[in-house]
Amino acid sequence: MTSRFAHPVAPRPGPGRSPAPRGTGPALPDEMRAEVIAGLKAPQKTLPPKLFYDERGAALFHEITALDEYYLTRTELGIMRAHAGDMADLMGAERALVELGSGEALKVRLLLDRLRRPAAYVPVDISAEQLQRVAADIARTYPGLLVVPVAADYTAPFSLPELPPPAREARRVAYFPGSTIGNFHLSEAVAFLRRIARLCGPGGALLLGADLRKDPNVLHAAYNDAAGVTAAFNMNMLVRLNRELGTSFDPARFRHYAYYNPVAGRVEMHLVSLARQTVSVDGECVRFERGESVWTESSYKYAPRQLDALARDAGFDVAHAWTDPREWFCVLYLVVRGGDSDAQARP
Ligand code: AVI
Repeated sequence: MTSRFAHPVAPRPGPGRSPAPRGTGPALPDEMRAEVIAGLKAPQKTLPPKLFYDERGAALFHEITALDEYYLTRTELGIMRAHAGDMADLMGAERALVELGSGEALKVRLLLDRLRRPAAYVPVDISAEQLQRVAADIARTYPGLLVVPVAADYTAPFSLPELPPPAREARRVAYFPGSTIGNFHLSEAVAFLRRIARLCGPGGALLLGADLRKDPNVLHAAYNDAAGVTAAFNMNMLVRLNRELGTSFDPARFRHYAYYNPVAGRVEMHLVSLARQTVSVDGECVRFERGESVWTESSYKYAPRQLDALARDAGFDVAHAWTDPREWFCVLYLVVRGGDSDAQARP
């Protein structure tokens, strides 16, 4: 995802400046490199959250999902277990199910178990290795199901490969769980959902998981767990940049800081400098004042009517919404407006 606060520039050594030293590991992909450098030079320093997910970051995120304080994953799973049958009924028979950011593809199995004669399962993920492994496993578990993995960054425009008939004619239903929509700023979220509406096309739909607004203390705990896993996940960005971009961050001189901003309705994660210091980035010195932060992630929490408005702005109608008994999390079934969908839109 691109950050609203980062202004991508083509990185090039300035006059009299030697090329940036690279780190010891594989180099950061070029598009990310430009975004990172621009973000660190901006007045409010930022780093894009997609930088979290190197191998170590993905493992730490997996640990986060099992933490007592991190209610999101288990609450969404509870909703899926309780209502996957109703969701599959609304979707209808012979659909091509396109999962955005499929990861380990755990929740989608609850849908695949109940979908009537699914035409295809199309997992989309940036991590090609994991994608192949997970796609092979799904194909083994659901014999006869057409599984077409697509290695792509779904946050950037991408197209789906043409499926063989009869899947080619099947209506498309996208699945975007996990409240990852909350990691987009609001204007980015609308633009992203518009692209998904276009991708699904007339008669298409989207099943979307989103975290809801709640007691700020619950939110605070979820992003400040006692075991420090979220802090390690946040700090891992600096370790990755040292390795893949050759920066000189000293993680001991930064601290994880996460808080809920009730005005903006989002949890903000930052890395705060504990001292006045300079860090070498792309052959230049980036200065940090003591207490200055790098903003690494926003995690928006929605009120139900904000989700309705977001869906409508993006060209969807809300056909149904399911929540848990505490109303902490929500799964919405959105149908592409104007398409002749079988599902009735909620008045
Ligand atoms: C992936 N995403 C929905 C997580 C979230 O809650 O915003 C990422 C995360 N950041 C800190 N903990 C988990």
